[in-house]
Amino acid sequence: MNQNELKKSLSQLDLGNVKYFDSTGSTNDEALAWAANDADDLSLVIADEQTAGRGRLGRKWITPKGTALAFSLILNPTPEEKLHLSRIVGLAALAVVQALQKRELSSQIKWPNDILLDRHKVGGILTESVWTGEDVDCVVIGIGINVAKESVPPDEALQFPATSLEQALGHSPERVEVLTDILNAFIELRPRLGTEEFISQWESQLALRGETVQVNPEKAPAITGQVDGLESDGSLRIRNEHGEFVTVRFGDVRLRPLA
Ligand code: BT5
Repeated sequence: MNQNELKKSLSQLDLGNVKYFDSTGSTNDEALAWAANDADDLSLVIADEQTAGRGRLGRKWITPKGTALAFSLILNPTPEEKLHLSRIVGLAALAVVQALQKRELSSQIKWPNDILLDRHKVGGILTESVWTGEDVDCVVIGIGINVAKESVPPDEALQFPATSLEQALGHSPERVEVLTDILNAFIELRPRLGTEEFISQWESQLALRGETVQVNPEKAPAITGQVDGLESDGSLRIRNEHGEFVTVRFGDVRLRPLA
């Protein structure tokens, strides 16, 4: 990644400090270590390659060199934002959706943290918080986006079909431009985090609405039902087989396999 272009492009934004790595294990790990040493709000870690990229629940995120976006933003939440921590993943997801919309790509958010293009995963988000007792100090928001087609892992490494911006657009966009658009959208959306309108905006981009899915909450039996919408804390609302509404705070959504 051209560091001069990166610096020039990011200087237009009101960010904290920026750390760039040609290669690192995980930008989230770098950001968590930095956050522990008092990083400024909206400081950014970005890498051209990750050798130990992480997804949720110990899963791997693959970022081959020179092909993708992998970055982590450090957020020092205001007292007001601390009331809406569970919405931050939605803030990041909406920022990605808006940056792709700018390129005429209509993406959707597969709850809780996947970005889909035409039902294929093009990006993923991993938010991690640092706490002192009951108080959150900072939130690290890790975002990975497949840009060039070479960033898409082989099928055997995937639980869900994947794609890249290059495959959707027919050409590979400049990574720095996509990054700048995502960060810009994030900064613009941030003041709306606590509003009701924010939830409806997030909900309007939800993938699989009305479709029958299986949700596997952590440490609870699977639920089968239709995706109905979002609760005000960003939980997923499902209408189960008995017509009852069930909310899921953590979990994986799977399209129910056809029998
Ligand atoms: C995610 O987890 O989708 C969150 C991914 C977050 C990655 C960013 S990159 C910057 C920052 N630093 C990190 O170390 N992480 C963050 P999850 O929903 O658990 O999905 C993980 C699953 O996605 C894996 O088990 C694979 O099946 C699949 N996967 C791995 N790499 C992929 C890729 N490049 N494209 C599409 N799917 C992928």
